[in-house]
Amino acid sequence: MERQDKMNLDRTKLEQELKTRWAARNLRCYDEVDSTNLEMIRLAKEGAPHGTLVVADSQSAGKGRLGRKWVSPKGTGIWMSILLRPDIAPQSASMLTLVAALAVVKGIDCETGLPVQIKWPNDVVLGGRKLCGILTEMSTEAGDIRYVVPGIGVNVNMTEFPPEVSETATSLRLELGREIEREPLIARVMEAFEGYYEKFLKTQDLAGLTEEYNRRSVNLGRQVKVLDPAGNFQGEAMGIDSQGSLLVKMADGQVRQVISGEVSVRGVYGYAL
Ligand code: BT5
Repeated sequence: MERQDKMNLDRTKLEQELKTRWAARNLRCYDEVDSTNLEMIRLAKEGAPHGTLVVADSQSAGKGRLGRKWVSPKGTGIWMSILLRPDIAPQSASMLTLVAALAVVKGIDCETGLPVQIKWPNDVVLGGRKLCGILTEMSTEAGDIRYVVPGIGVNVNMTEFPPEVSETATSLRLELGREIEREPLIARVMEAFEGYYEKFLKTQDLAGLTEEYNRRSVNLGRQVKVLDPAGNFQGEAMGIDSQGSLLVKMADGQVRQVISGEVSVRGVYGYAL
């Protein structure tokens, strides 16, 4: 019984931890949903306000990008989605994935001190393994954003993974050797998100965040292979620009701008690096 209590997210504790002004102030906690992104999209259509947070203890149909699956076992991870209603151009919305990645890294750093890093554009990694993934979905109407939903999945307390991800995934518990409370971590990520989001809104790009993002990037200064439908290429990652594109320097010195969503980046050495 005690074990069961521990596994359920404690809503009251989360509310006590949260020091945000608007992020997660409208909070929805669930035992299980299909996907927190899907649930948030349903709520968004019913008029849920900017800053609403959906958190679930488990997801029966957790989603990755491009129809991929996100492994979301019960009680061991943070599966959450935040609702944003920014007054920005739709083409700027993909940058919010990078804003969310930065918030996850800061939150984990605050709570654990682990040297987690960002693998451009949407993964948070540690020791070459994936600790967190982010899926941002958007709806527009007549050229305006109706809502943007960044969904964040963080592996917190799992001690094992199903075979399909066991070679590439890790959790905070596996890295630290102890359990981590999810509620304070969610609160730290939301606090960081609120600050970074407001910075983002000022310029409607990542100008105020590139330096920090690049400092936290696992790719910076490393050889990456860009899997581009128009032809793969390889080069040195120079960091992101203010639009969130990854700048890759080719052997001939030419710098190519890699736009997220169109390509996939692989480390030349190992999965994440
Ligand atoms: C992502 O996609 O990394 C985005 C994942 C977003 C998950 C969150 S959870 C809350 C919210 N609700 C949702 O339904 N989704 C969001 P992608 O870059 O396509 O990576 C997916 C790949 O990561 C899979 O194909 C697996 O190889 C791997 N993977 C799946 N589950 C994993 C896990 N728990 N930990 C690490 N890797 C995983």
